[in-house]
Amino acid sequence: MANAIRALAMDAVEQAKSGHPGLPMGAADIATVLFGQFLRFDPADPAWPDRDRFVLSAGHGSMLIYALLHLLGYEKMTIEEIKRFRQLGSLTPGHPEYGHTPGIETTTGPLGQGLANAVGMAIAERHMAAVFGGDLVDHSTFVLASDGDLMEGISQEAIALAGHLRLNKLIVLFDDNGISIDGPLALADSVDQVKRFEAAGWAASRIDGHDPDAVAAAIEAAKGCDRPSLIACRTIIGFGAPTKAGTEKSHGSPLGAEEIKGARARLGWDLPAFEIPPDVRAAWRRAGERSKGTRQAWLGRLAALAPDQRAELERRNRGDLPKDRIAVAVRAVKEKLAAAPKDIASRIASENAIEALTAAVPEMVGGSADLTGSNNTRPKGAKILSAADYGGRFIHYGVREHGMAAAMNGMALHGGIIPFSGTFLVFSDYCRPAIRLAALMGQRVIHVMTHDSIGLGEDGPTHQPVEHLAALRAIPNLLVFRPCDAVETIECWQLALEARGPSVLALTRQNLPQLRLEADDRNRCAAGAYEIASAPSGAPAPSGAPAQGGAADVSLFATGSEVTIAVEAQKLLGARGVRARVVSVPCFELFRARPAAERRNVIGAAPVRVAIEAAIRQGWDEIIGSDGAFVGMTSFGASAPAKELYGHFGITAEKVAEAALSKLKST
Ligand SMILES: Cc1ncc(C[n+]2csc(CCOP(=O)(O)OP(=O)(O)O)c2C)c(N)n1
Repeated sequence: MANAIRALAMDAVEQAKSGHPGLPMGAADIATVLFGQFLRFDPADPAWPDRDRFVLSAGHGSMLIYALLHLLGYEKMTIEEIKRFRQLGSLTPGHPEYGHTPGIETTTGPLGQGLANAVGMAIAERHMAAVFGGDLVDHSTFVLASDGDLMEGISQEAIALAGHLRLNKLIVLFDDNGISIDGPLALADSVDQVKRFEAAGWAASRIDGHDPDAVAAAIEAAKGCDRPSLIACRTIIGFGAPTKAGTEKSHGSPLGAEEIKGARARLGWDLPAFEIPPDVRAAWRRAGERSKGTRQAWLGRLAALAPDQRAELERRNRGDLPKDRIAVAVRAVKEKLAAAPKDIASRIASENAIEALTAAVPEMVGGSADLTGSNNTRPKGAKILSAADYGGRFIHYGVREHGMAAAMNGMALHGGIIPFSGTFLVFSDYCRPAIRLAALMGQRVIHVMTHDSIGLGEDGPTHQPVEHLAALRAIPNLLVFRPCDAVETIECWQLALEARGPSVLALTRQNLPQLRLEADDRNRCAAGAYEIASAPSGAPAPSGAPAQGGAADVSLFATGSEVTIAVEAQKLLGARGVRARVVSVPCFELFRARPAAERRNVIGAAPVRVAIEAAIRQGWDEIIGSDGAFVGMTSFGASAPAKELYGHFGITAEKVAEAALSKLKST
């Protein structure tokens, strides 16, 4: 059975003229034991919620999972798909892609991410079991990780968190082959992984990964353990290849016809390419059917649930929101703000939003990377999710932004949970690889990122984001919100919950006046940009601008804390007889998605456009044009009180008015 994996991997890589045969050939024995004897899954329903999860963290070995899916009887993974490995539109892309190929639990390839996703999946499993009971939620998370996965820094964050939370249903099979791309691992690494995992609170053992009995015994022991388990499986990369096995030459390129011939002889596999003997195929099919009864029994238990409990579990697993409850919560927050406007920091407004929303949306599970009091992401009274109580809804992730972001992806992928969490916006760089994958996979994770500009003040330039908004806006399929006041903050939160992909909420440390005073059900931020203050009527327009977006001479565009500055500048310009309007732009991506005519209308026809954002200009030209004026940052910030910094860097209403007037003169 293991040789069937090896043969398919060799043949597919050879046909594609690219790919990685070494890992699937080396790890085939481990995978055969895991999928043949332990993993609970049903190819008839790849999304069965109580299936065991398997994460191929070393995504370059993708032919391992594709061969398994094919052999186990996943309907869509035909031999034709295997033959089309790495070709456009096939189900067998270079690295496994979530949502593209049924049976793939997460997109892997950037080493370390899969392992950290698996930690999130294991957290989600424990949490859902605490909420819905072990009868309905009781599965394990298995990972196949390589040397590369374990060398990446993110792996340390992931294993430390897993050990701390005592995620005993997380089992990592380490493909301990001692080879990476450059050659023997000894060139770059001398860590004792068993000791390292033990130090993080794991059970860890070392076995021969080509001995099926040893693999089975180790998995059996891990399943009974009270801690997460590492099984370091000593393997030979490219097992079976006559001259390339055990060397980096089998890692990432086709073996070549001669070598494949030799491997076939060694493995006793004398069939043509892509052919599987009927008895081996039958044995794999039987393995694929092992858990059918288990799934049926689970369906029976689900059917026996009280209707409301069943509906709730199914709703959460589908990822459907309790929209009515959210609408009521949002309306209540807005009504309160309209009745008693609040000049508060948007991080505080976010805390208020979280209080209201988490009460309405039980699947929201919050957290922070050791900045709970600064990010304001812990709702009052929220219990901590810990090894002693997995039912808690707030996670102290520790100072582990990267591991946190990747674990959040795993929680979202697992289903039943909407993870949200916090750190400073400047540390979005520490989360970026995981945020990018959330965007690629379309996973609903919500990153609350506070201290969003020089407005954080005295902590200085190390902590003041300057290029981060632009860098985040550059990620496709990510919504970057920067609300200007408490009302926009609850609206952006609602939009982030409704999104099917990830969101970042960039929020201030400093107080902001409440600019939006109305209370209605309209979510104005949904447009991405909208006129928050129209041009004053009455005064004649000196430039005679047409009456679009209000007869204005100047359109001022801003986000977050700078919308207030734009509104002040509007007044200064008004005093000079210049009619300015202010457009708040809480979300570039949503604005870009609006019809062209609507966008034109919001951008307006005023001859002068000025954008204000305490960040770099990059990205703004799509709104203000290359001839628009920009008031923002062109350098790193500095350490001083916030007010002084705004003056020092020239991000003030006066400077905005000056920029507008000078542009008006030159038009
Ligand atoms: C974050 C990241 N850096 C670099 C790579 C490129 N890369 C792919 S596999 C690999 C290392 C291969 O060694 P190992 O993980 O031991 O896999 P094996 O050789 O056993 O297949 C590298 C550096 C990557 N995929 N992800």
